[in-house]
Amino acid sequence: MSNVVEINFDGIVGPSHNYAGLSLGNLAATKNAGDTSYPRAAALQGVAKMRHNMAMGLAQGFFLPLPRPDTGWLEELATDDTTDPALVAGAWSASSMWTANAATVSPASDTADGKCHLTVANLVTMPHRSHEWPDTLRQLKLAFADGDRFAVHSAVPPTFGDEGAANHMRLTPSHGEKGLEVFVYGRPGGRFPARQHEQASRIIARSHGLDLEHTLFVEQAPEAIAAGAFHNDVVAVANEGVLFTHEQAFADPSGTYAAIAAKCPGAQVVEVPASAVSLADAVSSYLFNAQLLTPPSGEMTLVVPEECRENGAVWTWLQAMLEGNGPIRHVKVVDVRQSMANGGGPACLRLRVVADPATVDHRFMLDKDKASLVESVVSQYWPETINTAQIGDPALADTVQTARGKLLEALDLTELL
Ligand code: SUG
Repeated sequence: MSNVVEINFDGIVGPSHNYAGLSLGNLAATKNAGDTSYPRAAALQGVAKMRHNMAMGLAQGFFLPLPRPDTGWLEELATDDTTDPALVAGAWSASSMWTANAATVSPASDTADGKCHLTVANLVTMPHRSHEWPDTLRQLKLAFADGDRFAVHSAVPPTFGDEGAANHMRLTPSHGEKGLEVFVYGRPGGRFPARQHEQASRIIARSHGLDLEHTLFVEQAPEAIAAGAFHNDVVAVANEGVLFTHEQAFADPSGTYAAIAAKCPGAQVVEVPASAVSLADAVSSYLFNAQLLTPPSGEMTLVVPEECRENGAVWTWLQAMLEGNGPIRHVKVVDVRQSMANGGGPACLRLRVVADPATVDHRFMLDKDKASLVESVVSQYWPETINTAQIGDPALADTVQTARGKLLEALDLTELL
């Protein structure tokens, strides 16, 4: 019997996790540039979050860190002693941990051929992320190899920037039913780069065989991007019949809500007004970069980072929300501080795939025992700290490569070596 559910695939934080300050427009990453990172703690925080969500009865998968440093990319760039250190750091980035940027996913119930479609994101706007996709694609092709159920697409042409599910939302009465897919794009010309190109979203919608009656293309508010919402998932998140959004997320909020109401009757919008939580507070706390989840109990739960509890305006608003009789019934807090310091919250760390877990390569699915295995490899092999002056060091490169190799061996995924 088919058991179609939402599976969250979290990126295991790679052993080269560092703070090189590579992402213009990502305020946390820029602010923490040059700080010492804690890759071991970062990866353990990520596994703890996965355990937390599994304990709610939810299906959990994972993706592996990509090979770093990416020596092939450095060769392509003809690097030598004169090379900008930011490019070298780009080859070391552990940014694939943010799997919301791995791909855009359209569940089988939304597509013309009845398969779940995934398009790997080209991530071309940021050089350090632009070389993720070929290795991510290899992983997607392995995890979703069942061609009767999944169609895995290569990246859209690089002239159109695509950042994957971070700019894509889905509204539906329940995960397995046909949904309204909402693509959110930015317009260039503002203070910071607009990473998601409208045409990239439209290409994906066409190649996934989406029904245009059940698809929306929405412009992100330029002021949100200027305030540090480099992806839409920094200011909005959807789950089943609920859109949880900041008042200033979209260029035309009321038009967007009306279009959603017309195309997905019954959908509820939980809008947080700027008077209660400013864009600046939303961006620094990552209130909307929460995981909005439906556990088996059916009580919708918002999984927020610790930083939300530390922000008075945000925490006050959340308490008031819980006291009201809204659709979001619980708020849970997780510690993903190492990822947060690079601008990646709970929602950045996961890619949602609606499918029967039995149809996914079981090696990418997590249970408690496998979580313990990952924790033991991380504890033994992940560097405890990295400071940015160490980036490029051959001994550290060796440590990072060995650590990843040990994880792949432990998980029986050495074909990704
Ligand atoms: O692309 N940070 C990532 C954070 C991605 C968050 N993802 C979502 N919002 N879905 C980014 O900006 C930091 C890189 C550095 O400076 O080392 C970085 O890439």
